[in-house]
Amino acid sequence: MSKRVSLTQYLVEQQREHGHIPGQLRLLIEVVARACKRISISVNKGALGDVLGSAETENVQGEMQKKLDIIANEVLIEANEWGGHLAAMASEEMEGIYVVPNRFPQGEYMLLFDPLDGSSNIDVNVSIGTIFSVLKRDDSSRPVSEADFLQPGRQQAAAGYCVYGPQTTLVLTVGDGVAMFTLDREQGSWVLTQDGIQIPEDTQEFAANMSNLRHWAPPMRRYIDECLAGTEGARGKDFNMRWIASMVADVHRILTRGGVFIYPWDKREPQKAGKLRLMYEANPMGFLVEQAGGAATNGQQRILDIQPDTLHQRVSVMIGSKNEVDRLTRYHHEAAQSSQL
Ligand code: P6P
Repeated sequence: MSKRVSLTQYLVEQQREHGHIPGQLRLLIEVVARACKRISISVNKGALGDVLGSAETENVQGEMQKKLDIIANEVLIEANEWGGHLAAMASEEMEGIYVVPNRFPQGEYMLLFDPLDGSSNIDVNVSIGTIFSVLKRDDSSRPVSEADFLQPGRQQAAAGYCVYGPQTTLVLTVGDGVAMFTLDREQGSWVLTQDGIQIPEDTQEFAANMSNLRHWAPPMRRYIDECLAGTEGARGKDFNMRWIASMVADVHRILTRGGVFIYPWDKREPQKAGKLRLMYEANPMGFLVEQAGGAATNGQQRILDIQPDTLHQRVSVMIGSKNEVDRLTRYHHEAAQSSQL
């Protein structure tokens, strides 16, 4: 059996060889990974633990919270607040930022997360996951505030997710490629199972919620119609479709075998840019996918270049195999130009 490389060894060797994982960042990543182990234990209990079903509360997004949403959020807060590596945290499940309490030292990093993405799948035993993003404070001379979080995604120090599926898998980037770790439940340790992940630039597989077809803008309709036309159509090839309704699971498939994931703006709520959130869904996934040779745009611009206005702002998401995302973005640019003529 080839020598097993643990998460800690991977991070130490990355620091030794590339020098971009300072001690506080390594500690942060290891603490988040440990928290994901704890979350996976709760997720795996299912009906045997008091973890399924609704918590009968709403989150800041006005969405009903599942019990596991709250459990995962609390696990991440409790695991990260005492270590001295963070100044504050932000979560899909909390309206404002969570400043590290005065009884603990503050660090230079800020952690953002969707503690349990895809939670509508919890009660039906379909893969769900935790998504996280790490930013660094620009100015530690004054108290940390929400404004410190409003940095474009290209400034992330690290990003990753943990998918709770048939395997529990942690996928991580610190800006030097993408590595995948599988949880060895017998040892309780993360084992490096893939490094230098690369997404094929072309694909014949798209992920979109087709029930929204009639609500999409023309360039999105154009792209999907061409995929559905198959070999007789403009693309000259057939496409397959997948939709798990869990971004972590869909993006994990794309990192594993290619594809494109699309959750675009639609006219149901035209004032909203999209359904997914920029800071703790699109930005971390965009960082990972770009690091694996893919692309991520909102139809108009690179997601990682978007200057955030608010913590929970939403964004249209087109992410995955580079040539497909480039084509989708081109269609949106052509539509914008023709509407201006
Ligand atoms: P729909 C899960 O709630 C989520 O935020 C993403 O993980 C997922 O891709 C999307 O929403 C699913 O949305 O409208 O298809 O249920």
